[in-house]
Amino acid sequence: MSFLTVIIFCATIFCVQSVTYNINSSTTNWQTILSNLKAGDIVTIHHGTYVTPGFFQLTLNGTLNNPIIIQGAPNETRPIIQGPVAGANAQNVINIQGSNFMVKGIAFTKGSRGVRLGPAVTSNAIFDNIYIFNTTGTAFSANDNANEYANITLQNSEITNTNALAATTGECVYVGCVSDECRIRDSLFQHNYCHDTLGSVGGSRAGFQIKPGSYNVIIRNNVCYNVVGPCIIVYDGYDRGRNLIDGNLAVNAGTADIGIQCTSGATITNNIVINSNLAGIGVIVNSLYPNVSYTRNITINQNTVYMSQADACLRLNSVTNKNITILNNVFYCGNQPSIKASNDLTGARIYNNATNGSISATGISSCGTFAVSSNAFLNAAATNFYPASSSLLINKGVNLRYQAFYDYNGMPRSIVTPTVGAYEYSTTNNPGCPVINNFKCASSTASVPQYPLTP
Ligand SMILES: *[C@@H]1O[C@H](CO)[C@@H](O)[C@H](O)[C@H]1NC(C)=O
Ligand SMILES: *[C@@H]1O[C@H](CO)[C@@H](O)[C@H](O)[C@H]1NC(C)=O
Ligand SMILES: *[C@@H]1O[C@H](CO)[C@@H](O)[C@H](O)[C@H]1NC(C)=O
Ligand SMILES: *[C@@H]1O[C@H](CO)[C@@H](O)[C@H](O)[C@H]1NC(C)=O
Ligand SMILES: *[C@@H]1O[C@H](CO)[C@@H](O)[C@H](O)[C@H]1NC(C)=O
Ligand SMILES: *[C@@H]1O[C@H](CO)[C@@H](O)[C@H](O)[C@H]1NC(C)=O
Ligand SMILES: *[C@@H]1O[C@H](CO)[C@@H](O)[C@H](O)[C@H]1NC(C)=O
Ligand SMILES: *[C@@H]1O[C@H](CO)[C@@H](O)[C@H](O)[C@H]1NC(C)=O
Ligand SMILES: *[C@@H]1O[C@H](CO)[C@@H](O)[C@H](O)[C@H]1NC(C)=O
Ligand SMILES: CC(=O)N[C@H]1CO[C@H](CO)[C@@H](O)[C@@H]1O
Repeated sequence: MSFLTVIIFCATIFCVQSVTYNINSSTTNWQTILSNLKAGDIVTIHHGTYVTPGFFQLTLNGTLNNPIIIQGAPNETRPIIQGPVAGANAQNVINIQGSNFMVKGIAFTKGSRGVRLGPAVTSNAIFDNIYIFNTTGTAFSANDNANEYANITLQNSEITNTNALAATTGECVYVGCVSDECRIRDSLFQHNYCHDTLGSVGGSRAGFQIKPGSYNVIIRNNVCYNVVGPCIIVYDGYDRGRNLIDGNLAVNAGTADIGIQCTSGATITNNIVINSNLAGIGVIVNSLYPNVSYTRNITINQNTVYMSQADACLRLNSVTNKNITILNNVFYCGNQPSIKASNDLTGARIYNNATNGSISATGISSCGTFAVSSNAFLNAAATNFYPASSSLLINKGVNLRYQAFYDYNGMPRSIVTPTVGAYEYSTTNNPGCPVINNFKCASSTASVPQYPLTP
């Protein structure tokens, strides 16, 4: 080993001085501690309420091998970081920028936005088990112009009442910018619970909003309940890589909008969407990449959509068969159309979809759909959409190359004849998580499917 190598080895391994800090409610300099963290530092914040003076910017410069960790004390109620005031002129509770850090087990409240990533570009960050409540605006955002946010994870986190103090768009999550002016990529939003944001007005008022040009973003195993706008909305991925929407549950979301909405570059699998106001799932021409200006690269496979208040289970606007596949879904809409399309669908790949309700679209081949009654489900009235033992859904799917290999519960699917809808039939009763208004599988710590997904 050369002398130079030894020095570099020392520099990378031994010369990082990690410090462990404990913050409690009598720690007066807690903001100074948080503002001066170095790579490898770990801060434990004990239960209590920590009020900021207003503007509070953190820069966390961790390294891949020595991330910075800020965590609530294990086994204590989460500490609360609170903006001093609320309402229209409040500051965000906290702005965080940097890379290679983790924020875990902390609550944020009041202020304007909850957590804003920025204003500088931010990457390799994990937010785990956080709780953002009673803010004046969007709970979690990453939308400063010209930034490309990469490798951001938000998981096991609860967000609620994002317009407690003034009527705002109040998204649970808003990442990326309009017209690709900033974007997020290679990121993960999983097992979060976004609920009761009914005060949202203006904008899209969404649960999880991933703006145009963002790509390789996975949004999985989240639950939305009582959200005005779409539970999940993605726009055009600019053909950089698809965004994946898998295994989510949307109940009463949007109460005035679509349940899950995309424009281009999206794979939508294994989701359950109940009682949206407009379409359960919608492909809507919205913010297309100007150079191509058409909708493309969408797969909608193995979803269960149950009822729409005012439109259809599946709404296709200006879909003209640019690599669009729709198969193995249940579109159960009763008195509303199961499928409604503004364009003729001749040539689009539409197979094996179970429908209840009229079809308001032309060009779907006769083998594209088959009708089912409510007895296809174990107990639709009790929101149990697992297939009944005699269900017409069982073994009625097809395996194309966009096969989802697992179901809503993470159970393996038949490769040859999967069950149509979000659940694969394997036993007489649902072996997985019921549909409830809570985190998927009932708690932030419940284990949920973690399988790899292919776009
Ligand atoms: C709170 O932290 C301070 C240091 O900031 C320490 O001196 C004190 O003992 C701690 N109190 C408790 C109850 O842990
Ligand atoms: C973080 O890194 C940036 C860029 O190197 C530097 O300007 C800033 O002072 C650093 N901040 C902290 C708190 O380490
Ligand atoms: C937290 O509680 C769990 C279960 O009671 C226990 O196993 C664990 O050791 C506790 N952790 C700490 C840091 O006290
Ligand atoms: C993404 O970020 C996490 C957490 O900081 C890190 O462990 C992981 O190595 C990063 N991945 C890449 C590809 O940089
Ligand atoms: C949050 O807001 C709700 C509704 O406005 C209110 O009932 C609740 O008490 C608030 N919680 C806290 C801790 O302020
Ligand atoms: C997209 O269109 C703009 C303006 O017409 C052009 O400058 C740019 O090179 C185009 N990008 C690609 C990838 O074709
Ligand atoms: C998207 O579709 C276009 C043609 O419709 C194709 O050229 C392109 O490769 C596709 N991209 C992805 C990521 O599938
Ligand atoms: C269609 O999309 C799939 C999946 O992204 C991709 O592999 C394929 O190249 C696309 N085909 C066309 C014709 O665009
Ligand atoms: C839709 O389901 C209802 C309730 O089970 C049933 O009465 C009706 O016949 C079904 N409609 C179609 C077109 O299958
Ligand atoms: C091409 C195709 O997918 N055909 C299937 C459509 O759905 C019916 C009912 O499940 C099947 O019998 C067809 O094989």
